[in-house]
Amino acid sequence: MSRAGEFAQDAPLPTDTIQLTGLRAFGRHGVLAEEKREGQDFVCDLTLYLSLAPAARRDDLNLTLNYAEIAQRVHAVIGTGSFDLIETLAQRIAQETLAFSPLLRAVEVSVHKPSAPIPVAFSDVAVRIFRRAKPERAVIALGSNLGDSRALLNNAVSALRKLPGSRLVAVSDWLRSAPVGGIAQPDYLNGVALLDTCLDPYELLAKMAEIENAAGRTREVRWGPRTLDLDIISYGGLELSDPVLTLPHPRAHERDFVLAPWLSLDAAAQLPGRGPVAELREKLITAADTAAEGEEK
Ligand code: A4P
Ligand code: MG
Repeated sequence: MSRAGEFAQDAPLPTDTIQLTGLRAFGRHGVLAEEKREGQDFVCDLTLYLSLAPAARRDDLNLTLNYAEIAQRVHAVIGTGSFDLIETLAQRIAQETLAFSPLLRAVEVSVHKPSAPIPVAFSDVAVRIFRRAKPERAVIALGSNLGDSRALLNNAVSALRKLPGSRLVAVSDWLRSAPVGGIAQPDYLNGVALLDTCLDPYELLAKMAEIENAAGRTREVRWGPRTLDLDIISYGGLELSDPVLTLPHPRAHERDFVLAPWLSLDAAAQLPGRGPVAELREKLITAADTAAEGEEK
């Protein structure tokens, strides 16, 4: 098994599921030439593993999966092409379903072939497979401006390294930055870590909060000084407009203390919905230069 596969197995699965059963579609799958020619009905059952609490909290379809769209996709997969085996069909359905959204962390697919050419009486034959989603690349911004910031950030990295279902890919240097946000406070040390993870994004956010709390993080003033701040800048290509977890982070594109360390790790980095990080940083620097020139006049 690949290394990626090994760490993925440790990720806790979301306990919530969406179940779609008895999805019937006509297809031309089977070993016999006659099955490919005449076709027959196939029936699919799906169990989709994802956190449903965020969508329920806001009653928002954008925070979950649209089961009607998934049903149509599965219908199309069954109706397209011609495989010898229902094993292959089930695998293809799993791949297509998992590609729907990074929110979906695993899927169970059953494919039934109730009219299979079996020369004795039977009521059904089916295969059932379980497949996990591939890990997603999460970009985490770290910041600290209270206490022994360097030690706090290094401890946070050790904690990131131990996260279940995850592999720490790279960590930037710690860069000093002036505080942003209009509150008088000490300078920050900031950096970025790249993490490949099978944790779902909300589970990852919960782990970030645990690591912050272990570092003695308190929340008196928004944007105030802190021992440790861990923000999820992006999670794969996911875009979420949930105040509990907004992705990508809504202020990342205007913060050099995020963009600069991120670029140092990945020159080709992209901020979902906004484009190449290198271009965003260029814009930021040009805007800062223009503002400085304006002040000089
Ligand atoms: N939240 C929503 N989306 C996210 C996300 N993508 N990642 C929610 C993390 N959290 C997210 O965060 C407030 C709430 O944001 C959380 O409950 C979470 O559900 P918080 O960490 O409790 O509070 P905060 O960090 O003060 O708020 P916020 O809005 O995250 O602040 P920012 O924008 O991160 O700014 N200047 C310098 N030089 N360096 C810094 O690191 N940091 C800040 C904090 C201000 N100025 C700074 C720096
Ligand atoms: Mg924060």
